[in-house]
Amino acid sequence: MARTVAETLVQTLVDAGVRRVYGIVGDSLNPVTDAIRRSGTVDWIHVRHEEAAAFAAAADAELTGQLAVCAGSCGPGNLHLINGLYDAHRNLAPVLALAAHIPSSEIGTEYFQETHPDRLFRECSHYCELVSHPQQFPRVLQMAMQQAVSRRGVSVIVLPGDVAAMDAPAHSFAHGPFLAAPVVRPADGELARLADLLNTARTVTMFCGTGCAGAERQVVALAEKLKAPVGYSFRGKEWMEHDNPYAVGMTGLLGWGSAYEAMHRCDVLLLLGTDFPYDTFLPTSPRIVQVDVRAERLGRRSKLDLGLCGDVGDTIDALLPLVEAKGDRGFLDAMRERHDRARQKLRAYVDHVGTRRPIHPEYVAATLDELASPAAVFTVDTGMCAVWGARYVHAARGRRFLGSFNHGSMANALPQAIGAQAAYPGRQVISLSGDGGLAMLMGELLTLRQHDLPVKVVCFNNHTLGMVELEMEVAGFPHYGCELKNPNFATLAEAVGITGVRVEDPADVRAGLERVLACKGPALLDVVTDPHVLAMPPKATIAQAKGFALAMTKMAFAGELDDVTDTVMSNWRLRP
Ligand SMILES: Cc1cc2nc3c(=O)[nH]c(=O)nc-3n(C[C@H](O)[C@H](O)[C@H](O)COP(=O)(O)OP(=O)(O)OC[C@H]3O[C@@H](n4cnc5c(N)ncnc54)[C@H](O)[C@@H]3O)c2cc1C
Ligand SMILES: Cc1ncc(C[n+]2csc(CCOP(=O)(O)OP(=O)(O)O)c2C)c(N)n1
Ligand SMILES: [Mg+2]
Repeated sequence: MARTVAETLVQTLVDAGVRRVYGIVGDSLNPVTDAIRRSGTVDWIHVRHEEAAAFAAAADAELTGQLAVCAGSCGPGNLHLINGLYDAHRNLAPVLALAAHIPSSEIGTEYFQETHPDRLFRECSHYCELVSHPQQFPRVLQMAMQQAVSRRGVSVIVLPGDVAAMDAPAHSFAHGPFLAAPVVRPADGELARLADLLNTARTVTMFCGTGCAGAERQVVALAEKLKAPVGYSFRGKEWMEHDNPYAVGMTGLLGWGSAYEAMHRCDVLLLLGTDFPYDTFLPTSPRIVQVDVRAERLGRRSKLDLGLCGDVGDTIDALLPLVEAKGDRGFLDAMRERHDRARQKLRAYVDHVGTRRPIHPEYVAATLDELASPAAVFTVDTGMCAVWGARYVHAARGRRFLGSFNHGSMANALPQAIGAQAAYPGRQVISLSGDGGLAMLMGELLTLRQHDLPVKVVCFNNHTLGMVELEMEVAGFPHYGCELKNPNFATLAEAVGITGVRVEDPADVRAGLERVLACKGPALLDVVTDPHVLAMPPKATIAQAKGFALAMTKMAFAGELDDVTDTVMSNWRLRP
């Protein structure tokens, strides 16, 4: 019997290993959801906002490394996917989005719910095509899957409901996507130039991004030979922070440790698998080399003395025999000592504020770090949760960190946790949610209950859009529009059938976390935190300091900021 386009779609996805589709049903999508229902193999993960479907699919894809799928009905249904799809695309997560479309005969008539998804999603996808004839479908599907997987990012298939219900061609060749894994390294001459740069430099610092995933062994071997401190981006943290005797922390506004200094004081800076976006934190004096498997990204963040196209692991494998082992550990040891001091300061700060009321979020994050499983998946909301996650939650082998790292959207953590938990039902998944972020996609608490996803939500309830409040202070603006009049989120969680625990006293933080983490099902910890904690970068500019001073004239810190190298300046307020 002939298969419909929708049935062909679902069977091909099953053959490609897809087991979940995230979305919301509706009209034009019905042939597809019905084929999913009849497949018996694919779970339909029913979310409450399509944006969450896209975030969840992206998290699923990032964790499993496999193609993940989300879907929305025509017009507003699929339009809601867009923010999550931007996020997926920019995080290089292989996601296929099914944008169901109005009847093909109505396209272009300003029909009910008409949008043009093939135009709308172009910017947040590698491949975005309208299927206007069933004959076209199998190859469009093949191309969409292949591009999402091989170029890593989003593909969108725009599928009118009537076309989805038509018979597909009898002979088609849509097969699963090919996960090609070629060896990619620079040419011999380029490697020789790199080796020469490294061999003639007195001091080298390496800065590693998420492109180092899977190449940790090689990175450490190269650092050992070069006696090089290794800094890492937020996305690189999960791979480079643990089991790495050369680690010196992160740079950027969230930075800590001695990465900033190591990157500025070295002779040669080697950027590996990173597209770290904050160019003002990148140095200009050292010679800089970048290795990225996407050659088109070379040199777009900093000046480069050498730009090389290669996979980090393959490149280091080929480079190592050409590199002379350095004997002088002076620079490395100095940076490591500084890093250790920064780590101790973070710890001392947590101990110092651990009993203070209102509760300090750093204490919550550090306690969570202690109590969470070594294999936990943490999702961090854009906002101050990103700071607490970066600084106080340690990466350990097996732990994963997801965030809206490159797109920087709020409300990412809860839907990402949904995708993580759906992909790994037995794993501990913890969402570090801001109160603003949680409220933005709060309907997804219902998804936790509906699908019995045992996600643990830790809500940092500071009653404000805290990161923006801080931004305003730094820029010299008085706070405006940040205040949040929140409900008791624990009561709210209970009302939707989720265990809810509220903590207002620091003495209850540990027990609250323990209780929530021990829950079999979904649970939410509502921690009322201090809205006034300050998190400063490892290197504050004079302009930032001035703005800060303007907004907070009571603070007497003049003179201190020319050389701010303390990792956590949140204790300014506590200083005499
Ligand atoms: C509120 C907020 C604050 C933030 N603050 C900071 C901060 O202070 N510090 C910080 O570091 N980050 C911060 N981030 C995250 C930051 O915005 C970037 O997402 C992050 O720094 C990028 O990390 P990356 O370079 O590792 O990843 P990406 O930007 O994704 O770049 C990875 C690069 O690796 C390449 N690649 C992939 N695989 C390979 C391979 N096998 N071999 C070679 N190359 C490969 C890719 O082509 C890509 O160019 C923040 C995010 C948020 C939401
Ligand atoms: C969708 C979206 N809207 C607005 C912003 C701007 N923004 C960035 S962080 C932030 C505040 C987040 O507040 P909350 O979730 O309460 O976290 P907090 O910083 O207070 O911990 C805002 C408004 C954004 N990044 N994304
Ligand atoms: Mg907040």
